[in-house]
Amino acid sequence: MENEPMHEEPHESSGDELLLPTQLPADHRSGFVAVVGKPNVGKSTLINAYIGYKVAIVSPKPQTTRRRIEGILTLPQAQIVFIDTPGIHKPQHKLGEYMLEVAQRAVRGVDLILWMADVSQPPSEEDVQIAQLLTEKVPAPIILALNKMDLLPPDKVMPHSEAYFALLKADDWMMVSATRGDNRDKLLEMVIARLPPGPQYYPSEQFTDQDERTLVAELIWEAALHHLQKEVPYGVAVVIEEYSERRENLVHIAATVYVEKTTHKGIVLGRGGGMIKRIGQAARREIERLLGRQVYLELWVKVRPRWRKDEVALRSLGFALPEES
Ligand SMILES: Nc1nc2c(ncn2[C@@H]2O[C@H](COP(=O)(O)OP(=O)(O)OP(=O)(O)O)[C@@H](O)[C@H]2O)c(=O)[nH]1
Ligand SMILES: [Mg+2]
Repeated sequence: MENEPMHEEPHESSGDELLLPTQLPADHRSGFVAVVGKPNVGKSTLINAYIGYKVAIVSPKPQTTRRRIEGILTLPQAQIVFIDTPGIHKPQHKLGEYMLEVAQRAVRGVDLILWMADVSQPPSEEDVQIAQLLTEKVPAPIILALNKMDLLPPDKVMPHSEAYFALLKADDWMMVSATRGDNRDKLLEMVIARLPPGPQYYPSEQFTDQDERTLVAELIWEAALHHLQKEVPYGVAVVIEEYSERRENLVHIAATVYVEKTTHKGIVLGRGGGMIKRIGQAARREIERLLGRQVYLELWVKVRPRWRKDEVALRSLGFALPEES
């Protein structure tokens, strides 16, 4: 998707065409940067902060990102394609296996890995396993981003950071706060310095590889994640059924919200339809911000038993891995 219909200009850019190599500065750099780490450490938050738009949804709950998402940052001297990935965790079902595979594939064939950890906490077993995966499987340079430094008590700075350093020999590291902004620019400079000289891979105006429908489905899933408790939101999948501009400035969107159980359908609908209404209102506000147009949003709730455990259902709900070339 391109950033033309959005409200704010995130960064200066020079047009919607790919710039020819002769139009780029001689020292132009570019590359793909996989952002990996355990769930909830702030990967999507950091990427959104760099891009200036919500390319990936964010929530206080773990396992928010379920797909591979590219966030493209075009600067005069560099184009950085950040690959957001699902948090690496022990899969409980086929959806989890899909998410793990997405993350594992993302670290192959990229120019740089940004391994993100939550420095306000000591490393957990998941961090140990991720460090192992990165050590064994990744030829690309690795930058360790120790995020959430705003939550780090002063007496834990040394013990926590040293515990992360002991897990893996990173090429560079930076302590950062994705939300508050501390060291975000320094980390970005560090990333650019590690990228090879190269051309633009995407037109300057493009800020993600996601199309509008996918972004809209994600925003509905985000609203569901915010409003529903415990395991209920994790059984939610959103499919856009209709997407049409009925009148000038009004987009009509109809979506199905799939759940795994009849009891969950009741919860998602809520008393007198109150819950689905709240989810719809929250999602609509975000979608209108994204599209810069008025939106009429229609949500339907349907049960699709055990879809997270069913390969065929996963594919039909958009969780399909492309064939590896
Ligand atoms: N205090 C603080 N909170 C942060 C920071 N970065 C992210 N968060 C919060 O951490 C939570 C998780 O952020 P996400 O960006 O969704 O994390 P993620 O790593 O993409 O998570 P998954 O997609 O589940 O793997 C959200 O509530 C963010 O607001 C930070 O630097 N400081
Ligand atoms: Mg995420």
